[in-house]
Amino acid sequence: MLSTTPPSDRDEAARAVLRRNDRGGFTVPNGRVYPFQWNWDSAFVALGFATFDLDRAWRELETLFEGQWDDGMVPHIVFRAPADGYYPGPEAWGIQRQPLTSGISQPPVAATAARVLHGLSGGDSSRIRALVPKLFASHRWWHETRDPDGTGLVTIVHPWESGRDNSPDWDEPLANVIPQVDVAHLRKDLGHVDAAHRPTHDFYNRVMTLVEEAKALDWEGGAVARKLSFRVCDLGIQSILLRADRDLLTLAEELGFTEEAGALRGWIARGERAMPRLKGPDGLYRSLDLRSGRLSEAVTCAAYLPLYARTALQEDALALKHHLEATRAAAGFSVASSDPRDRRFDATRYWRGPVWLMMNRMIADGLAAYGLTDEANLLRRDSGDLVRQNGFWEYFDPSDGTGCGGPDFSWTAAMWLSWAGSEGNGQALTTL
Ligand code: 9WN
Repeated sequence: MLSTTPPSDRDEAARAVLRRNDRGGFTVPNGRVYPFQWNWDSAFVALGFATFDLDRAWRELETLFEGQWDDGMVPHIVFRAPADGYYPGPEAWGIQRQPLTSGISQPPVAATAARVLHGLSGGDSSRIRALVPKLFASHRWWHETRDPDGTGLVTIVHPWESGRDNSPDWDEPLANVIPQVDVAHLRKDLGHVDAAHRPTHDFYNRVMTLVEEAKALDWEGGAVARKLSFRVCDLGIQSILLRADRDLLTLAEELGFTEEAGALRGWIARGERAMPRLKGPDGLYRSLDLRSGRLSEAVTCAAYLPLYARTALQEDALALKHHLEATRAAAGFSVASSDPRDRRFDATRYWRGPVWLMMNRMIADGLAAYGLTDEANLLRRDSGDLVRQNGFWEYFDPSDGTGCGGPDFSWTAAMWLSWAGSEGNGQALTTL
């Protein structure tokens, strides 16, 4: 049933979620479930703040980059202040630097968000100028440290790097990780969230084994990229990176970062040339297990992201339009994070079925860029309806829209403010 909250109150409620989750310059995704700063969450959150407090939006990106490592990596978590209630906390990663961080990264949305903020900043380019070298260092880390043989396909070494943590895309590659630890008793997520919405103990044992492997290599970037027993080209990161490369290139050209612009052009060309390796026999894109050389069997929500990257062909867009129609007919709300007709689909379990609003926004951006405006509008409407009917949940059951995971979630509120909820605030990511 549609809730009766008037639209302006809902905008105010979304701003209140961001303010409540603001810990002073950085935002936690949700105070109870995730009490630290997360990488791609902050990029999306910056877009939400930008609708009412541009200075605070810049701050979100700046504090994220305070966690950047010397080799350019931007960690997936910055443990800015001690907090209980989350596992694995700083001690589990064993990394000695300040601020404390995790040892892996996450989808590089930051340059795209920075470009949006810059577009809203009038003539003042001081903050973007300070950020461009840091963004560039993080892109270089992906293209060099995480593509040591220069193949054009970047490597993730941990499912959490994808941000789509327990996607069916990782089932096969994770099956080759032999669990060496048993961390079930350390988990804290199950104290906050229904166990049916979260990954299994077996998943946690495997992914924490990967953390132990990296610790044994002293977190040395080159060794981690070559030696961990999970090495996958995630279609999501590959696409989000190529898109962010283009946004960073536009910024570099405008601001006179000539050398950086040259390197970005080279990485983009190399990445584009490699994209066909990710295409399955049915014409849909997938992630690639770099150890076995096998494409994922699953077609997940990442399949649409080559549109967002602008690397897809027009024929790919048509195939994705048909795929969207078929999955929507099976699921209700779009975009389900994995295909509802697939045996691995699970409507409420995290990345194995539920709808996520920030994925919808990137997918809608891509659909619109390929002329699929009806489909793009449909995703915006579905996203808006999910919030209108249920609130700012972390993710939603695609069959009936029930909110799952944590409530009052920062990136859902941010996507409402900047895209799904208000025509007026809509920041066109489609600026390419
Ligand atoms: C691990 C914070 C993060 C998101 C991820 C989402 C979830 C963490 C977890 O929460 O992952 O990084 O403990 O489950 O999958 O995309 O960034 O919102």
